[in-house]
Amino acid sequence: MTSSAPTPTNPHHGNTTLGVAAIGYAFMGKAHSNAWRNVASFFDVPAFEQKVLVGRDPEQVAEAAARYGWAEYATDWRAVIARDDIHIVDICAPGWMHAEIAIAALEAGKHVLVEKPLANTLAEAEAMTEAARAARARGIQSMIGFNYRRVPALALARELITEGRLGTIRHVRAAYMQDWLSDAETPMTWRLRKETAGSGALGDIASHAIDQVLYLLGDTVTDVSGRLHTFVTERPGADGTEQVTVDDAAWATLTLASGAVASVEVSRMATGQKNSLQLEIYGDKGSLLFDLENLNELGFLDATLPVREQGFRRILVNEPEHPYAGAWWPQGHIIGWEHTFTHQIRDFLTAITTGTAPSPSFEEGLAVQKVLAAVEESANNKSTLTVVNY
Ligand code: SOE
Repeated sequence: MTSSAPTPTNPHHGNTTLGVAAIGYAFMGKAHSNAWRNVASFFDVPAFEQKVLVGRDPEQVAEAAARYGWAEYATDWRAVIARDDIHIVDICAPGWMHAEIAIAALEAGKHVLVEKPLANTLAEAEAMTEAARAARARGIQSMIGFNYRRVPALALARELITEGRLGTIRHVRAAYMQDWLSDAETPMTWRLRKETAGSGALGDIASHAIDQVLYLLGDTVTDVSGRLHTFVTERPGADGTEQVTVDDAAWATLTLASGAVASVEVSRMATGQKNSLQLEIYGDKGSLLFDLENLNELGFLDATLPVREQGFRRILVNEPEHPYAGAWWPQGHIIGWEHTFTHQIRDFLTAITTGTAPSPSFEEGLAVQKVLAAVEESANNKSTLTVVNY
């Protein structure tokens, strides 16, 4: 597909149509492909082309490429990264592949978007951040895919907090609850092996919750107390019973530099909860409530009003003046989970065109990774506090 968007003035690429390669065609590859396919229909973005989709299985990647609008498919990511007609590499492969591909792509002069979490280990995340810094000095951009920053209601929450509408924030509750592992007979996947996933619910969904705490408050973490638990330690594998080597659920209390305290609780065994990222932010002038399962809504309590007029009110975050919303449908015609990926691609392309460093950067991904590592350290040592060294 070639987008019909206006030709960009691109400091790095002039009038070149940006060639895009995506690596991975499973769940995240599908979500990103959908965003690449739609973004130019709704937002003004530079001209780009969905050139090539990369995956390991030739038949499956060929089918996915045709279905998701990619001009070609390939099985060798190294050969794709070496191509002159590829300017952007979108990494949707599992975490254990992130560091090698991202560093190679950045060194080859490609702009890189990588799915969360940044990597499976702190050492890999640090190496990636170093490569991103060096590439940025050459005008090469990089971004991590914390897509929930692009939920209009959460972007609005950030605006309200930045404007001081909540006053001094005292505490935050962040919970991310899913139940796709509730059934003890659910078979093994790469997400349940430490060597491929790095961690369980911790890296997969606490990464989102922690990123939201840091993003919404514009804060940093100073210390962490954590706990991890695996409820089902063995599951059916292809060759018999296999050991689960990651956590099913994680808990953490974070102290923030501002003095605020955040509790983070995540589980993939919260029976009945499908994909519920819940955020509660309490300040001395107001409070906010959000649940991803109702992502077009933000609850806001303005504590500066007379007490008899207070109470949480529901803002339907779907007006043209709300972040991202004006590009979609007339007011009240709500959007969904997949739109957050479209917003992400739009922001990434805009950053490339304008030559501005996109956010969340690899540095921001590394900050989350440090907190994840501290939760793990605290849980393993059964220590009450692990200091995060920013
Ligand atoms: C699986 O738990 C998962 O798909 C995460 O990997 C995503 O990042 C999250 O958006 C939804 O849940």
